[in-house]
Amino acid sequence: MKTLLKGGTVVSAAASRAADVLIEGEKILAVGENLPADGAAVVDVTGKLLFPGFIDAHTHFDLDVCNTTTADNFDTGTRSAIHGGTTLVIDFACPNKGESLQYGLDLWHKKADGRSSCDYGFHMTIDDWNEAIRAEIPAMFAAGIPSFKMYMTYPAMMIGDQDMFCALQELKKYGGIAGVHCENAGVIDALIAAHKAAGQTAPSSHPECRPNPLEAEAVAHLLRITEVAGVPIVIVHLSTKEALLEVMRARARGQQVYVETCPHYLLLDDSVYYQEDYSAAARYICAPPMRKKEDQEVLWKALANGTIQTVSTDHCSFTLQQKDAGRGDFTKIPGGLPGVETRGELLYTAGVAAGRITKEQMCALLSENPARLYGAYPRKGVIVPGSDADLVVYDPAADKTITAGTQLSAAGYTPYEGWRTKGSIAQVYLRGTLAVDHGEMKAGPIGTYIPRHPSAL
Ligand code: DUC
Ligand code: ZN
Repeated sequence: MKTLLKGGTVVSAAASRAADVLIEGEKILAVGENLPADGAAVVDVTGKLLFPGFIDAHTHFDLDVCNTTTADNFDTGTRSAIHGGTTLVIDFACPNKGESLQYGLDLWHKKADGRSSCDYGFHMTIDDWNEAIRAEIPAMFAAGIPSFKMYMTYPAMMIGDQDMFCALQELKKYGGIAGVHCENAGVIDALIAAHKAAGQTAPSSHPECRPNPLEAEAVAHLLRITEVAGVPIVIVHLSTKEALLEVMRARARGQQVYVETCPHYLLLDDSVYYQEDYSAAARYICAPPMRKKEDQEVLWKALANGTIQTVSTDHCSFTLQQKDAGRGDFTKIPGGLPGVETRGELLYTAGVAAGRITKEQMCALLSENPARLYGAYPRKGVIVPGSDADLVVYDPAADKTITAGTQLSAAGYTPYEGWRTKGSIAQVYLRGTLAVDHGEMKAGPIGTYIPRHPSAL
């Protein structure tokens, strides 16, 4: 079975060109001008942009956290993902402290296998370090997991300097890479205690207890540890100009540092927490919190000049009923936002159409860079013969309004309700199968596990 997408513009990180794309089965067979139909079903994509399927390297589906479970599991989460043009998610397998990595991996396979509408891989969370866990590391690489996650905050998951250093040194032996959540936990706890003692329990206390310097301090701290360990590192969900400065300092010392930011840090600011209505404010609680407009501008510039390599979502959704748990105590509001469904159209609208980044940069940020960084390239992240036929057909002329009513996430709300997009996703192909057509789901849970190899960056 062959399909020929005819008349579109194929986007890659390096350049865009007018070209047809011939798909055979799950793979791209040819890319070129005026390809003959040769028995293929022809789809006219004149005027459309063809992006490699977007990769979201930061999702949390079916995660037990804050005494509850995320609203989106792999069923709704991956439907939401592919609806928004994401054909591969890399979710965080998260064993509890005391559990083995293999237990966590098996558990995440159970959550995802047979229920996913887009392809998926897993990063492995290291929240404990001992000889038994060290001995499991080779098996993780053999299982297609070359990327790991560590937390410098959250008591249930945080890991101290000594353990982090030892874990990083071990990963280095196999060419692995870790992404780290950087916030200074101790000072945040002190600020929370002070806010509570003063009776300041509303959502507006949340950003006040996690100010910019506490991200920058943790980033600087981590980057000195990785300097000594001699390892590359990923700073996940970087949100502040101060933290970015620390990254630039480390790079000037010769260190290999990769940076991810998220749409909400580019598009929303901390005024969202100061709305009087509890529910209006609580829905935006996440960590790190939204920052100031000047941080947003710095982040956008960093996307344009290559200082930041990826934009993933940290999709960690809760319903507004779940967010209600923190009435009277902002620390009980489950932290996280839905975002996997809106990332592509938002980045095109606020980035490409607004002239902040080019469509080639968008391709690098959403597809090619995460594929390279996390070892899925060239199977994913690029439209070339031999790659998986994961494609987003983007119609730059079909503006739309974002609204929860048409979304597939189980969150039941979107932080971007009523926002107008420039253009929208016309079709999404997953390994050659038409999965979404003008917002309508056309395929079932055909997503498969994608084993990955050590980073190609
Ligand atoms: N931040 C959140 O807000 N939720 C999930 C994990 C994270 O880092
Ligand atoms: Zn996260």
